[in-house]
Amino acid sequence: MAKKTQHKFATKVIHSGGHPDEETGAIMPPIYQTSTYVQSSPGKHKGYEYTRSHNPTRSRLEECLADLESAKYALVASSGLAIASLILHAIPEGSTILCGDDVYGGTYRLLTTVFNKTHNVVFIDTTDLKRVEEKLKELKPTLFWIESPTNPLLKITDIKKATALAKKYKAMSIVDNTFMSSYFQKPIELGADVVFHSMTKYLNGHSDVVGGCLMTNKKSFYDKVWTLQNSMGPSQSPFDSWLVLRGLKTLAIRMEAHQKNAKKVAQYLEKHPKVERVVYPGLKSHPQHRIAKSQMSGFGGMITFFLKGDIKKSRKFLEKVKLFALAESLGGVESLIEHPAIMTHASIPKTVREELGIFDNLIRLSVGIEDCDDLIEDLEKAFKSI
Ligand code: P1T
Repeated sequence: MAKKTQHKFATKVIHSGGHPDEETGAIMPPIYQTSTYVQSSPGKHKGYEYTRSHNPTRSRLEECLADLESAKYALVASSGLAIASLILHAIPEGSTILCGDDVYGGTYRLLTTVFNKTHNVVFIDTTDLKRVEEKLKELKPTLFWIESPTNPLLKITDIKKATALAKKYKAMSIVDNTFMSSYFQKPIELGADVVFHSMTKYLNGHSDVVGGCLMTNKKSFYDKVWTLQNSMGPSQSPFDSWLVLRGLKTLAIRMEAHQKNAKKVAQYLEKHPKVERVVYPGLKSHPQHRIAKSQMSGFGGMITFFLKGDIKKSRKFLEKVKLFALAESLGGVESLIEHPAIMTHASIPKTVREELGIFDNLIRLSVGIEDCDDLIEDLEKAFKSI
């Protein structure tokens, strides 16, 4: 069980899970780059037997992550989808999973090509709470999976109300908090049973690690996923855990900088004659702006916009930006741009994508922390070329 501290967030990211190395006084945690640990007698050890099961560097990261979301337990794995798989393996076969309809393409693929063989998977617009209640009542799902804001449409679900409904109908609620990071949104405090992150994104923040984590107060669930991790083996390497611990230290200031730039870019795009529509939770025009304001302490660095034009224009625009790198992923210090229909959400069938509103003129930005004038100039040059 991780130690909960009373510190403020910016202190927690730097100090939680951190204490000077007992042997040397080193202020930074050592990277315990070891696969195994010496025992004094069979079964007599210092709490560590084998790195797939436990590793001191990973333990420190887990302690810090738990504290960030006021949770007792955290588990780290080798990717966001590895954590998602452990969660899905932890619920009984034959269970129903009620899942948000606009989720990361990889989560959709995991649910529709792997876990659909053992579970009944139903997608729903989780922003529509009336419909959510109807489905919870009708299907009695074991798991209610919410992504908020969603990837890539940035739809916002009222987490307090949605998780209260899940509780009423005895479903375990899980919130994918990747887009906001623990800095801007704390789903456990809003009522979620489990929080899930792709650490590849904001938590690490430097586009040099793939990783995932979950946080929860439910000991029995944590024990189950830990046992699965130990049995199935998707543990994160000590070095990657160390990199995330290092990246986390600047999470608070990075998120503020992402948000500051994203707000300016969203306002610029909203006025642009070549843009059809901009989606950013911080804009008054966002359909759930009021909910975003009430449950998030900021609006993050992700923007989705629809270009006026077709796939050819989108392609040209994406080829012309220079500072925004055309790449999948998000949440790093550098700005990224991508085309969900061709890239991150290609595994969702076109008809489903278009029903959701993921059209060929939809472009997603992960606004980095560079000088914002340079970012806007880069976009302006690309607009001029189309
Ligand atoms: O890539 P991985 O660390 O396995 O995490 C998967 C994942 C889970 N949840 C959300 C909301 C995500 O955005 C992701 C990964 N997303 C991308 C790679 C992307 O470009 O959208």
